[in-house]
Amino acid sequence: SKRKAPSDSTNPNHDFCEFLIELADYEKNVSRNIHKYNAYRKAASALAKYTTRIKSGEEARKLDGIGDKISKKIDEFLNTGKLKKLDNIRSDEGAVAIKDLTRVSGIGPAKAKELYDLGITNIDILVKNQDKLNHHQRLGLKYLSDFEQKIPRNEIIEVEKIIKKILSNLDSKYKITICGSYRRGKAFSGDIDTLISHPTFMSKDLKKKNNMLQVVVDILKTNNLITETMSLGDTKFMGVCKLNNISRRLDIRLNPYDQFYCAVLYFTGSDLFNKQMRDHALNQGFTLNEYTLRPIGSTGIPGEPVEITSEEDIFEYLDYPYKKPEERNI
Ligand code: DCP
Ligand code: MG
Ligand code: MN
Repeated sequence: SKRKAPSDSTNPNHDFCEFLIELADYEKNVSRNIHKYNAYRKAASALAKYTTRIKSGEEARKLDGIGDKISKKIDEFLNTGKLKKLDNIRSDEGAVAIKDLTRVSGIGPAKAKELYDLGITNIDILVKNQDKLNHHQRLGLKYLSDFEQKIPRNEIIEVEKIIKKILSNLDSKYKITICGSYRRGKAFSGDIDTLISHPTFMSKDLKKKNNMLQVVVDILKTNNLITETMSLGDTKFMGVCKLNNISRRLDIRLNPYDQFYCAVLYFTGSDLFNKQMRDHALNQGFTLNEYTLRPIGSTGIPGEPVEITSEEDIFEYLDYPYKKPEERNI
């Protein structure tokens, strides 16, 4: 989901983290500069880990991920209590509109800009112009207020039990793992990320058409857990489920049984953790994705996937100290 809780207020540098995350969101949604987005997120993550109050930009610059520009912003914030750049962003009509429109699931930065250029500057105007939206985006708008409410851990535990019960009745060999922020131990999540695999669905089957996910979605609908489909492919479902009275975003991925550990690592995240781990893999001469870990030969072409039998294996191959899911919240 889009809304990231600002850093914990018990973190002595949370105010710096908050302005860095606001700048990061601006770069992602308005400027569409993913490199600057990553740089701000990395800086916020470095400051969130730091256990004492930063007293100067110079002190901050010693941290990995904080360079000249961000250390100057920290000085400006310490000296004036604000940032000129943020004041400008907050009073820029286009930036404000795009920030509002990207609250809707399915509306990304490019779509938001397109809508803004049509004169659609906020959610209220968007409600009257739904002909400009696709199916996913209309559902995102319909359930906007529900989707902006975080999902308590207990509710995800209930949904997990229900999915496991329904699918084990269908076939005892389904393997179901709730990933995302839930697996990282968060008390609240933006959505429910469900990884499904089954021993008859292997990597060699990825090329062929299959209806396993369709069957899973149908039965979860029949049992009144899934209420809406936003999109459904052979391996990826995006939709809505409802347990009590609030509709929740549900993502399901069907990944090959023989590639379970790369899938679980990827789908557990965080996105920034994945990025750092993939960068580290490249430095070690490997390419890592949600399916495989492959060595990159002298030709630059990835070789055959290495054999992996646990998440720990992946870290070991990369000579990266193992991080439990709860330690991947960066
Ligand atoms: N993911 C990724 N890169 C992305 C999007 C997702 O690597 N651009 C991976 C890591 C995420 C996981 O997929 O942790 C699930 O994506 P979510 O968007 O559901 O993110 P989270 O579950 O981490 O957070 P939230 O509580 O907001 O859903
Ligand atoms: Mg999630
Ligand atoms: Mn998700």
